[in-house]
Amino acid sequence: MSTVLTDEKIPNNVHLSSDRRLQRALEAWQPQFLDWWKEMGPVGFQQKDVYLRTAVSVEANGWAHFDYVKMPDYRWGIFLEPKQEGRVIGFGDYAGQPVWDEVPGELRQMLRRLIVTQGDTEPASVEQQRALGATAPSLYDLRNLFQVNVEEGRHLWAMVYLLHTYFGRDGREEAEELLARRSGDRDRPRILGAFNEPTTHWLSFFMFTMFTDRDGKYQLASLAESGFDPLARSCRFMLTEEAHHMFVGETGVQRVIKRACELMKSGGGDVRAQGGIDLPTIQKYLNLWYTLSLDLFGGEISSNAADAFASGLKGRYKEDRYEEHKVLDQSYPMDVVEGGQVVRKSVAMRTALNEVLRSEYTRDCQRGVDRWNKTLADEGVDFQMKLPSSRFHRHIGIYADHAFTPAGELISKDEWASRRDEWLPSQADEAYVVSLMQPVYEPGKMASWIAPPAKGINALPNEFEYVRM
Ligand code: BYC
Ligand code: FE
Ligand code: FE
Repeated sequence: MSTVLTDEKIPNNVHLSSDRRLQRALEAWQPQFLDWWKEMGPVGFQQKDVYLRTAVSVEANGWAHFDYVKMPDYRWGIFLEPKQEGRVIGFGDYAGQPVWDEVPGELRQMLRRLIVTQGDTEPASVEQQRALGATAPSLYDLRNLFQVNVEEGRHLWAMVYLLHTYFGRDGREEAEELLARRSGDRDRPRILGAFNEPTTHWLSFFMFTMFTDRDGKYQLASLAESGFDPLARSCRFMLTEEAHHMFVGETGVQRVIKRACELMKSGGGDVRAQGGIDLPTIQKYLNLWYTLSLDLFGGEISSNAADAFASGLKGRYKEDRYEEHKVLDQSYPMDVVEGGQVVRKSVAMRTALNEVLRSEYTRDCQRGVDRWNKTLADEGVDFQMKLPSSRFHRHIGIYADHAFTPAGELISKDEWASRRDEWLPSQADEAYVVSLMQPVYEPGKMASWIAPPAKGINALPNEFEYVRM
């Protein structure tokens, strides 16, 4: 195992050339991937030079190499974190046993399902974002969009490598399916809910990278604990790229908030009249994307989650922090709906692990929202952004069949229907935000509804030509 990428058709640090069958299989998939990228990847800009970060090794200083690249020439490849000798399974029924380098037969189906579900989200997000280049608020943002897109493409490669290497013919078929499903398609949609929602404008893009990519962080972190070592090592490297995606989201929303504050203090204070996005509208998009992302953690009470943990395939977030790794006798307090009321019940901890992860995620989201609120306070504006209750606007799990306010109170479905537009973007809000989306392609210039970034990429100035037009 080397940390340096070999300069082959498919860059990799897994000695791909030593396994001719695998190499041939992946080299057969590669043109299909490129066809998919051309058909479903970013619309336009494919022949433009984009200032991108490319991994050239998995060492700390090697995965952040910056240069101009045309997107179809991006070096998508296979990078696993180096193997740790002597690593043992960290949790579940097999805790303490050596990790697996091959798929245990009895776990094959569950493992394949986890890898396929993870892999499916990556091209889905590229599809959702494919039209955004036409309305980029600046070249800086345009470049960030494409950086996220090419890396999500690479995350697909990471899962396809596992499918091809460890799952034989089924794996190759699944890898083809990953290129055949389409976000939002009625007949062959992507697997998970949020990945079929349209990302029609940049406010949704920033909310998506803030909240939905953050689900990615938590799911990848729990798969990084996996007893199936190749999965753990793939996910560890993917996590290094994820931080930038969430940075794009958090700072993107922060800049929209900052701009709204500036406009509130000028020209009579009407943000919309001055071409900005007002704070209540930003809050509605927060409510939407945060709750769509909560659904991605699965049901609150889940035997699938219990099985994945028991079998050592999917751990908790940073399993090391826990003292006890079997979790057999513990329980978890859960608010469930019974007889028209919310009541607290105790459920077996292993079945509550989706909820445990979701709670960690919520705390992480809250830290980001706190930073937005710091911006609001610094601007002297009396408004606070707020995460809605995890019961609000849910489509998966124990709250899905009930209606709740953002504060978490159970209400009738009629009341929900009549008040929905107070809490989530209305058609008019959506039309308004879409109407603002006019491209700005002049270096250093920003659209009316967003403040400039605090600093450029790779210590370059905002005026840098991040995409050569
Ligand atoms: N939509 O036991 P349950 C990322 C299904 S994001 C539709 O409650 P379980 C990225 C479920 O499949 C990270 N269906 O939950 C971000 C099951 O169906 P079947 C992606 C859903 O099984 C931005 C049934 O409901 N990675 O990387 O524990 C850009 C009962 O399920 C949904 C992963 O998700 C939903 N939201 O599933 C780019 C990691 N939720 O089998 C990339 C891999 C549940 O009864 N996946 N269902 O037909 C998993 O670990 C798990 O599959 C889940 C939870 C986290 C999704
Ligand atoms: Fe990803
Ligand atoms: Fe991501």
